[in-house]
Amino acid sequence: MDEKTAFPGGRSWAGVAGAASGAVFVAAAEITAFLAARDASPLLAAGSFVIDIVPQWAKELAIELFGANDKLFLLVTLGVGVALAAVAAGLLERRRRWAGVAVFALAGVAGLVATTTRAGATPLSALPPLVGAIAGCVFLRASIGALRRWRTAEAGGAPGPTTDRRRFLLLTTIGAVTAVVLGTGARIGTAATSSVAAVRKALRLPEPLSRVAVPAGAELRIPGLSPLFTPNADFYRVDTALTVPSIAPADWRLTVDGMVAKRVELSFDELLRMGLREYAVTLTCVSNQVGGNLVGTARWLGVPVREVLALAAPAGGADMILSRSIDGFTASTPLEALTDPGRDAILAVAMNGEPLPLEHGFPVRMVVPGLYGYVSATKWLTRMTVTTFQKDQAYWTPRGYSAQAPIKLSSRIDTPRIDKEIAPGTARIAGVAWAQTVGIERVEVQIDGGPWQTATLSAPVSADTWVQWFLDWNATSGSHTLVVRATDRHGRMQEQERAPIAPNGSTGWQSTVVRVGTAG
Ligand SMILES: Nc1nc2c(c(=O)[nH]1)N[C@H]1C(S)=C(S)[C@@H](COP(=O)(O)O)O[C@H]1N2
Ligand SMILES: [Mo]
Repeated sequence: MDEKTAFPGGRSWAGVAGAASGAVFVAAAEITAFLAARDASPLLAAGSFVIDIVPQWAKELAIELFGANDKLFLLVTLGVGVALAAVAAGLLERRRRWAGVAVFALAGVAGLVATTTRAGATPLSALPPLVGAIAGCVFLRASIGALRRWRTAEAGGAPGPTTDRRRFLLLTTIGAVTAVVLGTGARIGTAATSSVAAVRKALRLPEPLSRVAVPAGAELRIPGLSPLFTPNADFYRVDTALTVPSIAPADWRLTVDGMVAKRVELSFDELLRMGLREYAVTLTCVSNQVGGNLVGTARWLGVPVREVLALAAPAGGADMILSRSIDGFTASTPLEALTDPGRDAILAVAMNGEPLPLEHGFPVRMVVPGLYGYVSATKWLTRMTVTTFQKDQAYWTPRGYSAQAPIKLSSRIDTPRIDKEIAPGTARIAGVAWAQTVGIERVEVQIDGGPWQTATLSAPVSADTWVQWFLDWNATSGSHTLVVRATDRHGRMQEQERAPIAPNGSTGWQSTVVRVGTAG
């Protein structure tokens, strides 16, 4: 029988052999990544690649449909795609030698492009896709070869269950099981032993030069009200990173370059030696809808950005800092917001008394009061380039968001909640309000279209920190509409007109409905 043409029967088995070979491909890549290049899993790199190239509407659709599981959805889709391609490779290889191998070789090249073009890639990043593709191809040739011998022998009238049949089944089963077990082990190993987690745990930061002073009455302690400082575990997370970048402090370098008199490179220790101070700052995401929870407050420990910039001496004419993350994300921040001695823009290393959690930018991120996160709060920071808005654009600018974006003052009702009926009688309406860099002057609540009533505010920690507020109300049975609005210390009232989050942040007064039950 001609080796180049299909052999009789065994089509489904060829698909199975293809799937097993695909598993061997992926597992070999994962094991190599675990041993040699932890950041170069071809599948994850391909996922990150997809995140960067899909259009904005597709991203929004994915977030709309899958919420926080959008990245899981992407990974599952990729996994299904890989499995289908592997089955197809098996079928092709059955029909024609090398045809399936060619599919795997192509997948290898795609993986190579994905791992080696990631920011932070090293020459070793090429290894996982290469080793994976070679292992996958070898296994595919072997298993389809075994299948060919079995089917050919059977078609030739060989008696009974042949050794060829047993060989094929054994090879495919052992290959698939080994791949799944070792591949999963390697992936879990890479994720869990990412030694940076251990380094972070052991990290001791020097005593800060100053700490946040929390005045009496800053924390209202009302059930259902957001705490003054958001615990790290509850702090919202927004970024484009499919896997959390891991940078050991010992490997971290910050480069300050561009329009500077002197290019500066800082190590983590050098940064710490500049002296840490603590600041209470409320971070807000441009994607926060009116009443939404993409906002949180933490005590951040860091070094003023202006002190770091001063080392490099920015040139006249520069008006922007393009900050860059290890994963390629960039933010455009007005230079003036970072050099203004009245604004506490910092390179932060700690959050609420512990080193930055990995997902919040370990080891160093930017925190700039008054600017939305996407134009200021770069996590896993590695570079600050002094430049101009004319010359450079940040990640979100060509994706439909403004190059500059101050946080819009806003207020939120935390309790009562729309989905929880309350008992009639005295009820406490409470929430938070923020106007970073200015501070909140007044919060007012309107009940069922009645007069605006002034709420009681917590003692502010600083102008950069949200305040808590509350209003007592005699709740009667039935349904009631509550509306909240805030005014800042410049006398500006929160915008009533609704605006969507794009291009530079939502506006509008939050309105919510409360159901009050009947007495008894
Ligand atoms: N490297 C990196 N930094 C980033 C982002 C990102 O996608 N990548 N997103 C920004 C956005 S949009 C926001 S709102 C804040 C959120 O910070 P958090 O996840 O610590 O709350 O991080 C900013 N820093
Ligand atoms: Mo954001």
